[in-house]
Amino acid sequence: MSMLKAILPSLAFLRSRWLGCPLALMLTSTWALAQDKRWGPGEAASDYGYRFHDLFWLITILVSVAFALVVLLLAIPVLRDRERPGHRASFDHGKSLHDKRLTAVISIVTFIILDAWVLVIAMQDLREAYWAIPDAEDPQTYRVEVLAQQWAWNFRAPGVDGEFGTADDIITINELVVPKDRPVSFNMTSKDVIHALFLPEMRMKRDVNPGSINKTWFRPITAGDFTILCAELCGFAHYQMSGKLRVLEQGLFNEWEAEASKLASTAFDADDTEAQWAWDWEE
Ligand SMILES: [Cu+2]
Repeated sequence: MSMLKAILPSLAFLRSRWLGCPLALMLTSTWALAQDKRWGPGEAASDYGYRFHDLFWLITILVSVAFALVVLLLAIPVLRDRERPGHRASFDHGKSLHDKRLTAVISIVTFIILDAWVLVIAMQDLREAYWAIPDAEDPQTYRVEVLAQQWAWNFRAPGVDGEFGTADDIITINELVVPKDRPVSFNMTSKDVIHALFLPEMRMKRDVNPGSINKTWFRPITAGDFTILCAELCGFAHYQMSGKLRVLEQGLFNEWEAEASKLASTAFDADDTEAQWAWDWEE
């Protein structure tokens, strides 16, 4: 009770506009977010997307709990030991052996709970999903070569003949069409600076570097239109490097692929050397 009596008068600062303004801002933005149902990163559309979701919320919860604890542990001594009528401020510098031991124990426990726990799960996700690039020999694997440039995405699919660098290669700019439920594997490089292919709904993001071929993959489990973005600030018109990812059911996809491949063969121009940028697939 006496503790509460000591703390209550100091809560008068809640009426201050320095606290009222940010508090009001926080409440209105929370309300606005709730209206739009924009809690967290939204539904994942790839089969490994749930891993990102789980880790995101685990980290958010762990960090929120840690934040609340730290604020509480700071607030208690600040309010309890402060200078006030009839009470002198009391403090120490935390130099005793007991204080040092306590600090060490808290640090180690924090490291184990927060960092090590998250690291173990993250490494497992990388091994089992993000680095488990599907076998290109498997006919189920849909391969795409990506050539990034300031400021557009060039995509190349092998077409119905399954070979890169032939007349029926399907070349698209800022739009990529892929089949649902099949692994989509990427070989990516850049013409100029570092870009990063980012498919937010698929929880896929990978740097695209000039001079090397970077590999990544995902498996879409939802048909529909999704976002393509560049996640690496790559110059003046970086914001324009966006596009559309279309995921089609297998039947629709086959029709689209046959049509696009036929169109590509018709439009193929052997003299247009700019357009001949295919390379041999790298495993
Ligand atoms: Cu870019």
